[in-house]
Amino acid sequence: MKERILNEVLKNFMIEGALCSVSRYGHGHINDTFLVITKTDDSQNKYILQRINHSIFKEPLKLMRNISLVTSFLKQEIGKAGGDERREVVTIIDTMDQDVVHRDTEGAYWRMYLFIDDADCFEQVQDSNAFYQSAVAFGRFQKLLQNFDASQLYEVIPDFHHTPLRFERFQKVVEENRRNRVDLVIPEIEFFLSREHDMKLCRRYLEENKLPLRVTHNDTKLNNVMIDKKTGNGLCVIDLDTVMPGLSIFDFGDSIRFGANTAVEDEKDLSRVSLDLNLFEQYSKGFLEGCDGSLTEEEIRMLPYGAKTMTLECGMRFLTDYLEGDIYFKTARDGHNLDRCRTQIELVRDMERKWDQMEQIICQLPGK
Ligand code: ADP
Ligand code: GN1
Ligand code: MG
Repeated sequence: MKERILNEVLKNFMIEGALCSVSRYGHGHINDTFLVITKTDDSQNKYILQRINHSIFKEPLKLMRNISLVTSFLKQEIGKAGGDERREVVTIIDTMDQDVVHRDTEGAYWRMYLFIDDADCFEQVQDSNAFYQSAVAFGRFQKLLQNFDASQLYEVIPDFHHTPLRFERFQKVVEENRRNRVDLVIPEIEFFLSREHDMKLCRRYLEENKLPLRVTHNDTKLNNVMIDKKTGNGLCVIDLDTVMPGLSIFDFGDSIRFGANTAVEDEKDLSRVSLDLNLFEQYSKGFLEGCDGSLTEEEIRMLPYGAKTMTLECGMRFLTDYLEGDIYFKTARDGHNLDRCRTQIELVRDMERKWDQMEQIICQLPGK
């Protein structure tokens, strides 16, 4: 990133104090994220500055309108419950023109948030309690948005978790084989093609009204929630780009996919990949606690399907991106998306082996 651009961008946000440093931050796969530190006479201030990924988010202004609406609503709800609005919800920092997004001289869109301090954001589960706490936070997030008017939201990425449509696109990309990579991944392609039925199930349930459409987060990775360092509690759900109508079981499932895996998402040694049933149980307990009675019986019963579908979908998305030449997810090495795809395949295989136990854990949850 050019220093000139960063300096120009920073001048356009209402930050307090003199600039001390700007550095790349975090491990998100989508936006360019920076930690900005400033100093006043008696304090240090931290902010998160992000260049919005414009090729993925086609309408940054509408995206930021969604985030403004959602964060304002959450601040009100948290205020009513006596919570801390500056730490439990993301706070947008306005631009000098009192807008929520700045467009730089090269046409890129930028936004800024208050940095949530004294909180951890994990790339992998360190202890099962932190995972349980992340589940409470994601469940609570969904519950807090229960009365939010979804018709106000612009659909940021249409059909984001429409797994059957993603399956169709995957088949098309395989057929086109534009980068000549198909021959390198025949077993992986076969794996997804043979699970077409699984990938269609949850969507069918939604269409048959067996599962309700809610306002969901849609990207519930462990590194999209902050855990309070002092209390160890789930503090704040971040990365609100994909808040849209969706399925509760997919929010549950995406967290399992990322956090209950005994290996990291891009692990090369596949023998390390498995579903940790204890973590699955902890997350399930926390999620139900956070949702606080708002899930239907059918949603609860379908939770394992949410986990399997999200893992299949994400693995298929990584493979699609590999076949298209790595144009969507940020990659740090050759074959990065393929490594990610293979961990997801291995995780699905382990879920299939442990399916009965997963269902039994859900059946025996307290407070169902
Ligand atoms: P991406 O869409 O690329 O995943 P995120 O919004 O998740 O971008 O931000 C990337 C990382 O930056 C997060 O995983 C987290 O570590 C950090 N981060 C983002 N927003 C904040 C915030 N308000 N306070 C503290 N850390 C943050
Ligand atoms: C992306 O933005 P990030 O890194 O939290 C992606 C998710 C994927 C995830 C896989 C907008 O999430 O859908 O599940 O990578 N976000 C978007 O790690 O596509
Ligand atoms: Mg993120």
